[in-house]
Amino acid sequence: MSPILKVVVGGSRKGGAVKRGSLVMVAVLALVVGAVVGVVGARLGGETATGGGLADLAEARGLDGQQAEAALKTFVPPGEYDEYYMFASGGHSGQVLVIGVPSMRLLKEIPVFTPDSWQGYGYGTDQGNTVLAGGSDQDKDATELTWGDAHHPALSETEGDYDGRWLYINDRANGRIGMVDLADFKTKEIVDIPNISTSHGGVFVTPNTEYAHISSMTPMPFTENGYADLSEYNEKYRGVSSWMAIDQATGRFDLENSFQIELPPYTQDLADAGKLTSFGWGFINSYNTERAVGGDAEGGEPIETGAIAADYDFLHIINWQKAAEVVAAGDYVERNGMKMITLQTAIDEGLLYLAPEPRNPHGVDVNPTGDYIVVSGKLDPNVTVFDFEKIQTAIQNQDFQGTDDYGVPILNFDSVVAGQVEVGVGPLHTQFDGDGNAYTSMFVDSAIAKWTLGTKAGVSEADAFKLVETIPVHYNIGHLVTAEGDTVAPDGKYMVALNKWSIDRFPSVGTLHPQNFQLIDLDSSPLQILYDSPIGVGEPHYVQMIKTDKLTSRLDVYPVGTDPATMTTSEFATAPGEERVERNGSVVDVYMTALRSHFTPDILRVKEGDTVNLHITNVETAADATHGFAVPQHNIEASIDPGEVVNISFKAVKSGSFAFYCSEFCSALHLEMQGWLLVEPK
Ligand code: K7E
Ligand code: CUA
Repeated sequence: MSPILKVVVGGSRKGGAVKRGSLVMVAVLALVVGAVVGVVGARLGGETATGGGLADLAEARGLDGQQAEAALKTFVPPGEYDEYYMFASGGHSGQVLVIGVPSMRLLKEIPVFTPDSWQGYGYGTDQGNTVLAGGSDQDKDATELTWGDAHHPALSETEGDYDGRWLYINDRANGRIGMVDLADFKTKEIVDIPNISTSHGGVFVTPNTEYAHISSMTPMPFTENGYADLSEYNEKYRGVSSWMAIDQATGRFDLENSFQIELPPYTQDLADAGKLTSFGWGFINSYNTERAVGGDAEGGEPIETGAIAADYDFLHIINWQKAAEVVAAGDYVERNGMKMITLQTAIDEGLLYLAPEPRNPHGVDVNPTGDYIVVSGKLDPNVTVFDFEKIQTAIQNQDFQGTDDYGVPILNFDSVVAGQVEVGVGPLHTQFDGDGNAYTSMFVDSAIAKWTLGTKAGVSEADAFKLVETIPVHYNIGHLVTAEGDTVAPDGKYMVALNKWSIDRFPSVGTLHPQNFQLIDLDSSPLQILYDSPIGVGEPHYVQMIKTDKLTSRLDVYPVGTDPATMTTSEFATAPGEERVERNGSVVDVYMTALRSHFTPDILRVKEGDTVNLHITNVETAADATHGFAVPQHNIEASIDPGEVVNISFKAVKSGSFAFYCSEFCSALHLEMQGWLLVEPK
């Protein structure tokens, strides 16, 4: 049997490929069955388009059996869809990347924290400008922020399962959170979280998207003017856990019902929501509980030295359901417009506990049943698994080893740990399948460890907490994701390794290398890498993977006249025949339509110094019939999707004749879709 035949025979047991239902696979499998019953030497797949069989083709391309198998497992035929969407943070790009799995094709970049000209986000339109401006401090002296370091996306959930409604993502650099509506894949809101300067991985939604959580990373001074010398770090600096209430109709942040909990000045890092068994609780990692502040040029040591002195840091265990009750009872202070539970109240009310966790942890991940909380100490070769039930018992029995310097009770490590598994060097993040397995990324080892959870995850006593296998990845993996891996019911099936380095994996594109997303087949044993996908946009951190058919609210076109900011009919919607120009003193309002292949009106006559308000309705009802609107020398560029209304306001400060045009290739006469902005000199 040729190598490819062997592989496909093996692969045919695994169902997943068959379910994809591609004709190629069916044809291949039919032939394989033929081969198995003794048609030895049959040409796999019969004739290919270029003549010969698949085995010949694989041989001609120099593919071994496993590589040919990987090609068959990842290929999505032209016109067919991927099974999953992967929503990836875009890192420094400030955006979210939408990637299809298993093809790994980039489907879209959703602009969140950074302007995007294709989508007219931040180039003169009301919608984008308002969203972006909402994320900057409104103080007139404040710097306007035009980038973000997008890190951790969180898909909305219902009963612990992705529901395909909304996506939240934080800005590591500026302590902000954005909300994307998955109806139209557009950012609707950015909130600059009060009392937080930076935020890293403390982002998750609670199981019914009651809250989107975001915590601080580096503590900040809780002082009037926001300043305190580092010599007062222990006394004046504080961390914050924020519970941003979500409006269930719109997915937007409801500040009135949101609250924060003051935390000790540790560096709060990754976080995750409890689910099922642990519903109502949240978990936040921390490092630098040593509270090193640096000073290596002032006779001190660098933060990296001071921050690794202790063997343990603290897992923060937070009862958010009870915290919400405490806020409802009025037991909070107001800080910069946010309701905040003080650290003392959190201690007194039993809202916050600590558990020692080995050393400089990075990821904390709650398993699908909610029973186990997995932490990885970057400087510890073990993953440590906490047992929620044991945590509860320890809290009830006041089984504390003492308190920290701020009076927060510290649970006894041995009382709350279910098990530890030695996985390798530099463990970071953990994901899950539905079969009681966990997968932990190891940055230093450039590998993923597959290991088993305990009996509460359905694993037998004998098999619990054991290393199963390790698969090398290329190179320096950060996060990883499994299909629907953060839900109560992960699909398994696919895993993606988000590798920070790609060194020699792709043709050189200069000194700054792309990252490498590696697709791994979770149904193969041993685990098999299927595909390398270069990511040349920012540095993605976390991703989540959702079944494409879960995005049921997705729109292909807007009902004509829709304002995407409100998702309702715009007061400026203009029907064909109702186009007009209204002048009020020096303010000119233009009610315009766009339809293949003209704008109406197509000549705009204004005077130097006028304020011009354009209201453009794309009256198209066909999917993909998007028009653009670009004005030379004005930094104006809009994307007007079918049915959408955009508003563009500008001051005509410069006299001249400006030929505006449709910037989206919409039709055969797209180039003719242009007009004039005539600004008559004073
Ligand atoms: Cu890169 Cu979650 Cu920001 Cu780990 S984080 S790698
Ligand atoms: Cu409309 Cu091009």
